[in-house]
Parts: sequence; structure tokens; C-alpha cells
Amino acid sequence: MLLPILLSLAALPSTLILWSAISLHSNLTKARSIGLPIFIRYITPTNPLWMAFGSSIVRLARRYNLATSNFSRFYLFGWDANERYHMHAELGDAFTLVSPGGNWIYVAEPKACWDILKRPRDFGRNLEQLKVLDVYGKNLSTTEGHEWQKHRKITAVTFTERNNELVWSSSLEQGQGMLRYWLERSPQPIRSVADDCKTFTLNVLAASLFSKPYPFEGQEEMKARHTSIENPSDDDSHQYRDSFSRILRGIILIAIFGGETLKTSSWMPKSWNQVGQAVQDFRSYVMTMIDEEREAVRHNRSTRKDLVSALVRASLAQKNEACISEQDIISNTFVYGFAGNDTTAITLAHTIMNLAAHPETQDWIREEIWDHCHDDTWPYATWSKLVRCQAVVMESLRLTHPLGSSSKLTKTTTTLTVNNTTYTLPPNSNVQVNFCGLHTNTNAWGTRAMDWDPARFIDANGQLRAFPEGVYVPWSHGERICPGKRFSQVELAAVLAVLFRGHGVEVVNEEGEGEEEARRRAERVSLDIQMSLLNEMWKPERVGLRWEEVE
Ligand code: HEM
Ligand SMILES: *[C@@H]1O[C@H](CO)[C@@H](O)[C@H](O)[C@H]1NC(C)=O
Ligand SMILES: *[C@@H]1O[C@H](CO)[C@@H](O)[C@H](O)[C@H]1NC(C)=O
Ligand SMILES: *[C@@H]1O[C@H](CO)[C@@H](O)[C@H](O)[C@H]1NC(C)=O
Ligand SMILES: *[C@@H]1O[C@H](CO)[C@@H](O)[C@H](O)[C@H]1NC(C)=O
Ligand SMILES: CC(=O)N[C@H]1CO[C@H](CO)[C@@H](O)[C@@H]1O
Repeated sequence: MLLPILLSLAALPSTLILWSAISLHSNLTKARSIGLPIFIRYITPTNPLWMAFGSSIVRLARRYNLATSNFSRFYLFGWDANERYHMHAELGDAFTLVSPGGNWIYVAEPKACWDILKRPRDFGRNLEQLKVLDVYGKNLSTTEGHEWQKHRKITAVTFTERNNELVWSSSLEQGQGMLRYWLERSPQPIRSVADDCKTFTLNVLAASLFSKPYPFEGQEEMKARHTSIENPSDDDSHQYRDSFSRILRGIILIAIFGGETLKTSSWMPKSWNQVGQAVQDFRSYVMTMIDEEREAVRHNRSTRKDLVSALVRASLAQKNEACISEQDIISNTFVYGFAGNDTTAITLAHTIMNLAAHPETQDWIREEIWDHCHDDTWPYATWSKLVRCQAVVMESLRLTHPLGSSSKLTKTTTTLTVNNTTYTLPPNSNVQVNFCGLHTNTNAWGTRAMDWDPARFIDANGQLRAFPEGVYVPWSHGERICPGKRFSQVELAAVLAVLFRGHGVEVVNEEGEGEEEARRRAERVSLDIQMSLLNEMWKPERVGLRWEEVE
């Protein structure tokens, strides 16, 4: 009686194991035929269960010293961002990761990466990974080929200097708000830097996408506001930003169920219904905004510099059949918001953490800020003079990249040359342009590749250094280059200028810890990555920061 039950219970995992072993074997055969070095990972990196729980298991095993060195290194979600060039140094500048659920080719060699990014016909976008962005229909970052080109044209008319001016001024304003908030709480260590940076970028986006400025609000104030208002949708002042933020937080749910189902299903938790409601609200806000802007353009009253108004003007300017529809405007707005929110916030959080660990770098950028930012207003053109601020951002992106890599998929049988050897890749091969490995490649960056040294980005003339092809490409390269590159550079230069002109940040010592130890701890925390949707600092609240005025 008991035996069949036990047998069938045992059958499930053993079938799984058998299936895994068979597919691993077949994937190994495929990988061997390519000829790149092979690394075997016994759990598929994209296994949803492992994505949900694997990282906790790895962290637990590490804590109690139960993990083998390979388990500890390669099984965390976001492991590649932590490995950086280390694994390539052992396995080669390109290798194939073989797992039961598929193979991934990791590339960290400048010439090969450049080659991949320049050949979008051979190395296409890995669209599977971007399905979540289809909330408002297929658009910019989720399309390819002809359809993509159309969207990319739209992008060209929206990411303009006119908009970047707005990015500059709103980043200055938001930066001041954030600094004020930190100073008010200054006797206590600030442990919310990563979250505050998200609020900062979200507000800058609201200002530059919709011309909706919001005052900066810290974590506590935000919670207080949410609990004091019975029905959040009555709170008119924050509706754009809050619905946008709610969508971004619920993006996985939306991808699974769709906005309409989430809104109307009574069996779902209330918070899920709210996500569905937010999808609808956001659509209607943007619709209203489009109508207002159309009206304004018709009466020659349009003065707005934001992205949505630029899209509306572009759609009105086209004489022939309306290429840019309302739907396109909404979906692109959403994709910009999605792509520009956390990427920039994560970069800023790393930058601040690293600056706290390196007071000498703070002095170094302050010198420059004093040269270019005087007491009066700071014109937009200032941003390009702040080369040291830009260098600090670049150094943060080099060591910790929010996306980690760019995923490509080969369309047909194609070749890739790595280190003078040419390999033939079959169709549908996953190829990862591994930014984290590439940017710490010791052949290109030297033995001090892992050290924090922003000055490496400045040449003898005090200008930003130009690098050989493929050595440094954090915003990608080629036709798929990030359209928000300038946007984020302007935003980050502005906020650094505001934060460090009159103030400095230091790491708060823990019990029994010296100043230098505290700084090294901040550095370690900054390099400890775990992936959620993007690569983020793991538990940044482990480091308390204190802001103080400098004389
Ligand atoms: C430090 C900040 C940023 C970094 C490091 C960054 C990096 C990147 C990279 C590497 C890609 C290419 C992705 C791939 O090939 O898989 C990309 C694409 C994109 N980024 Fe950014 N980005 C940043 C900020 C922004 C901002 C602020 C915006 C918009 C406001 C933005 C909008 C986009 C969009 C729309 C795409 C898709 C483009 C396309 O598919 O043609 N990004 N970004
Ligand atoms: C551990 O990882 C290294 C690559 O860094 C690899 O060469 C080795 O085979 C791995 N060991 C096991 C048991 O998988
Ligand atoms: C590239 O090739 C050279 C010569 O064949 C070899 O010495 C070197 O180790 C290779 N580099 C990498 C990273 O594979
Ligand atoms: C708006 O400006 C254009 C060109 O500057 C002019 O031709 C048009 O008559 C103006 N329309 C209104 C309503 O003022
Ligand atoms: C690759 O080939 C080029 C040209 O033949 C040569 O200059 C270079 O040194 C080679 N690189 C390696 C790593 O062998
Ligand atoms: C051009 C394009 O792909 N736009 C699409 C955006 O998403 C909606 C909804 O799926 C489509 O109807 C549009 O055609």
C-alpha cells in the first residue's frame, strides 16, 4: 500500500533529474561542436524556481560554509555581475555556459563584443527577455527590424537637447530636495540611499516625460502620505508618478495576467487590482496630456520641453498617414520610463557609495564643481564641463553595471572571432555581451582593473579619454545604443554637482570599527550584487551614510 505512494513520490524528482541529465548531455554535445571552452552549470540560470529561491539558498550556504567554491560563485542570481572578469580569466575571453535548460555564450573580449554590437542582423535582440515591456503593446525595446526602425525614428525626435535641458534643471531641483532630506536626518545614519535614488530618478522622469514636477519625498514621508489618504486615487497631486511607480513595481504581474484581468478579477489580492487600475489610470493621464498638448500646438502656445509633448509635436508634424499613433506615444513613454528609472538610480547609488568610501575622490570632483558652478544659476552647458563627475559615473558603471550584459540571439548560422580564432555559432544561440566582464578585462584595463580609480577616464589634457573599439560600452553601441545615454549623463552630472558642491558624505562606523575599515566595508557592499529585475546592490542598508557641510 505504502510502496506505490513512495515510489510515485520518488518518481517525480528522479524523472526530473533524468530529464535534466539527458538535456544537459545534449546541450554539451551542441556546445562542444562550437569549440569554445565549456563551463557546466547544473541548474539553468533562467529556472524560475531557482530565480525565486536560489539566491537565498546560496547566501545561506555561504554563511554556514556549506557551499563548494563553485556553488558559491556561480549559482547566485546575478552571479556574472559579481564574477566580472574573474571567470573569464579562468575559462577564456569567451566560453559557453552549458546547463540543462540551454547554452549561453559569454563574451568579454573588446573586439568580439564590438563586432557583435555592430552586426545586429546576425546578433539580434533576445526578445524573450523583454516581454515584460509589452504592457502597452509592442514597442521600441521589444521590437525588431522594420517595426523597430520606425520606433527608433520616434526616439530621435524625442531625446533632444531641448529635453535634456529639462533633465538638467529638474535634476538640479530634485538633487537639492534629496540633499535637504538627507541633511535633515543627518545625526542618524542614512540607510535608504538606494531607495532615495529611485525616488530621485522617478521624479526626474516625471518632470522630463510629462512636465510634472514633484517635490522630493523621503521614504518616511511617502509612507505617511500613503497611509493618511484613504483612497490613493483621490490624491490628485501624485497620480502620474504614483500610477507609474505602481506599474513599474507590478510589471511581472502585468506581464503574466495583463492589466485588464488584474483590475477586474475579484479573487486577486487588492494590491494586484490596484496594479491593474494603475495601468488604466496611466493610459488615461497620458491621453489627457496628449489632448492638452494638441490644443496648445494648435494655438501656437506649446512651450513644453518634455518627451510626451515632443512626441505629440512629431505626430502632428507628419503630413502623410499618421505614423505615430496615440498608442505609440503611450507605449514609448512607458518604455522610456522603464528603461530610465532603475538603471540611473542604481548607478547613482553605487556612485555615492563609492564616493563615501573614497573621500579623496570627493575632493577631486569638488575642485571641478567649484570651477564651473558658481552661486548664480548653472546653465545647461555646464554639464559637459563636469568631466570628473562624468568620470566618476563611468567608473561606477565599469565596476557595477545595472544590466550586466546585453543578450543577443543569433538569427542564422554565423561566425564570431575571438582572440584570432573564428568559431561557428548555430542559429538561436544565446550570446551575452558581458559588460561586467568586458569592463574589468585585465588585458584592456591592466592588473588594477578591479580598483576604484575614476582618474583613468581622464586624459593628459583633462578631457574624457577615448577608448579603442569595444573596450568601454556601458550604453551599448551600434544601432541599438541606449537613446537615454545623454539623458542619464546629464542627470547624473547635475545631481553630483548639487550634492558635492557644498557637502561631503562619509561612512558611519559600526561598533568597534575604524574609519578605514568602514570605508572598505562600503566598497565591498557596493561590489556585492544580486539580481532582481536588474543588478542591484545587495542590502545597501548595511552601510550607513552621513552628509555634512564642507567649508
Ligand atoms: C546609467 C543609465 C543607463 C544605462 C547604463 C543604460 C544602458 C542601456 C543599454 C546597455 C541598452 C541596450 C540594451 C541591450 O542591448 O540589451 C539600453 C537601451 C535602452 N535605454 Fe538605456 N541606459 C541608461 C539610462 C537610460 C535612460 C535614462 C533612458 C530613458 C529615459 C534609457 C532608455 C533606453 C531605451 C528606450 C532603450 C532601448 C533602445 C532600443 O531597443 O532601441 N536608458 N540602455
Ligand atoms: C569549477 O569552476 C571552474 C571554472 O572556474 C571549472 O573549471 C571547474 O570544472 C568547476 N568545477 C566543477 C566541479 O564543476
Ligand atoms: C589569446 O591568444 C594568445 C595567443 O594565441 C594567448 O596567448 C592568449 O592567452 C589568448 N588570450 C585569451 C584571453 O584567451
Ligand atoms: C501659428 O504660427 C504659424 C507660423 O508661425 C502661423 O502660420 C499660424 O497662423 C499661427 N496660428 C495661430 C492660431 O496663431
Ligand atoms: C591576432 O592577429 C593579429 C594580426 O594577424 C596580430 O597582430 C595579433 O597579435 C594577434 N593577436 C593574438 C592575441 O594572437
Ligand atoms: C508600431 C507598433 O508596434 N505599435 C504598437 C504598439 O502596441 C500596440 C498594441 O499591441 C499596437 O497596436 C501598435 O501597433
